[in-house]
Amino acid sequence: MGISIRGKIVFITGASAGIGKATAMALAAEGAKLLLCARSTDALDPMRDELLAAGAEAVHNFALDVSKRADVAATIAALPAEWSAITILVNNAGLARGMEKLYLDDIDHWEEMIDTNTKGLLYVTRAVLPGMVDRNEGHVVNMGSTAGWMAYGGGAVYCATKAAEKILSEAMRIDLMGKAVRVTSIDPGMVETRFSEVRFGGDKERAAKVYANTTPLTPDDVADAIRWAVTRPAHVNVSSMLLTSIDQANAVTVNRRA
Ligand code: 8X3
Repeated sequence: MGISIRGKIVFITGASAGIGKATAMALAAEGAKLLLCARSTDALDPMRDELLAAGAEAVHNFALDVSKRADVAATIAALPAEWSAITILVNNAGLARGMEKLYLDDIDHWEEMIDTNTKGLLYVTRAVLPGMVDRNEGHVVNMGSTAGWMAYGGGAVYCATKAAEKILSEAMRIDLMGKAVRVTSIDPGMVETRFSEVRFGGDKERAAKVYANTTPLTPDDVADAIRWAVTRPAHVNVSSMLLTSIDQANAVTVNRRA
């Protein structure tokens, strides 16, 4: 029998689209209280009614760029008292920029990926985890990737941020020994979201080619894995879930129909 997360506060970063949004919907159906952030609340606010209709006990949206260290600390410290006891943190905010060889790559792309995927995850975790430890109850779900298990050409820094996420998840589990706080890394392969469009600077045609003639995962598939991980019995820690569609064997091996 799994545990109930009804009425528990679930904080999802990057919740306005893709996997973050699908996770909000999936955990709404479990009756969670959803604390959602994205760089802007423009896309979050219209989700509120749908989330409440899906079963969320309450929804609180706020704007936060997880890569801004001072903003992360101040904004999370200033959450309304009724939203401060976060039980589940889904460190979902992340992105890829470009697909260039390392020796030619745009350093600004590196900064953005490292600042968001690695430092952003750390800043948010540092702000939220002490409360979980004090209450001796919590679960951190970090968004990893097949890219953290295997490098691919043109993905050096993106893959490195996801490899960092994998090691950080492992290290968190070690540092949390003796506490009732779980840490899970969810590691999907190709998921059809705006990920590739963002990666290629809005080039929809190039982004479509990433998923062409293959069946990628959907955001709902990944949200389903997260929902499963966070509702396991309290003594069970799902350390990682490597998740691909049937058309993908690893970060680089993809079945494309002719
Ligand atoms: C996203 C999957 O294949 O673009 O993490 O690296 S991939």
